[in-house]
Amino acid sequence: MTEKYPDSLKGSKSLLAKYLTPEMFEELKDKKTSNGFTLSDAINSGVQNPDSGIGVYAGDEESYEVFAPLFDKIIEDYHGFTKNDKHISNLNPNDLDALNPDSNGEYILSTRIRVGRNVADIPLGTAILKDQRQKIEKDVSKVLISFSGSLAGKYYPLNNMSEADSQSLIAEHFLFKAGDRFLEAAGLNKDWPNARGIFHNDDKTFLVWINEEDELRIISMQAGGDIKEVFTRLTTAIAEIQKSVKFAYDEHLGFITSCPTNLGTALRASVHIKLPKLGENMDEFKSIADKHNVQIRGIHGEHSDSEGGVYDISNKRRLGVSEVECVQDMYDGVVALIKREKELSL
Ligand code: ADP
Ligand code: DAR
Repeated sequence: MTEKYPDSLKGSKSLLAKYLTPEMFEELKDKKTSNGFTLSDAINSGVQNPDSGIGVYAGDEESYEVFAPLFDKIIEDYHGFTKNDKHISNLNPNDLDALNPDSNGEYILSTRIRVGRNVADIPLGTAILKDQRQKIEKDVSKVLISFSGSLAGKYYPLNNMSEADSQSLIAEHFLFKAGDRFLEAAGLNKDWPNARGIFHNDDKTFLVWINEEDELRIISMQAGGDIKEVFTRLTTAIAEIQKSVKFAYDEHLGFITSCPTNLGTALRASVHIKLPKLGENMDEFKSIADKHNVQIRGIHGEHSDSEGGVYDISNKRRLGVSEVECVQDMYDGVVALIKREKELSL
């Protein structure tokens, strides 16, 4: 248990440092959830990594209540979402207005849409016990390998995966990297790689990560820019899994995740897109991105760089908007970025 206010926060620009005042620290430092998750556990990632953007993780659904003075401020700052707001969910692809914005394939290399999910009534990855994590792997992989048709596929435990196969799947953007220092300090890499793995269908267009940052990451992805087809496959897969797995959900916070940035829809819709001209005009690039609530990232996951003028463009909003609105945000941002890229190329 951390007895005194962490010195490392004094120089940090994280939301944790912004909102955890010494007074709030005194108020919360002796509190813990019924799973024994403490304030020290929740803030360790941001304390060990002062360069965090957020710096805090929940250990269970209860954390969002027990440490509400801190989480509520961070959630309001990041999502613009207050205690009185209610999350709305809409997973109906018919409500998405997204004709392929790049049917000639000049710009969009690939599209990926993922949601995070955690199993109801047990701790999140940050506080889960080894046997609970193993039960998730056993139960969820059993559901997935029972699928037929276009969702049919195989489960590959990381335990039995060769380093070469693991690196190849990571290089092809199908598999998660071993947890970074932020996840490490949050306790999300405990017992790694035990009970971690990846399911994918035969075409590698439907994938499920088990026990990475969230207990499930349900992913639909394919080459090109048919965003609506990717979303339709994702919603079909979520509905199938939900028939057998109860997800942690709260009417205020939506789908419960370990990182507060993923609450709500827990959805990130992204394209890998060639925008070399905008890449030479980053101020304009960022201005268009901000206007459309999209974020610019590198192509090998969080904290990575763009390569060869290819960028990962994805929705920024996840809570207080529906899944359809998240994907619409990304789509509308991509349309605007392609329009500007074409103008700069004349
Ligand atoms: P998440 O949103 O699940 O946190 P990351 O951004 O960490 O995903 O990326 C995980 C992997 O998915 C990385 O290898 C990344 O390159 C890949 N990825 C993300 N978006 C796309 C995309 N649109 N096309 C292909 N691969 C993608
Ligand atoms: N790196 C951590 C997490 C930020 C959000 N990304 C997640 N959850 N993968 C930070 O606090 O910056």
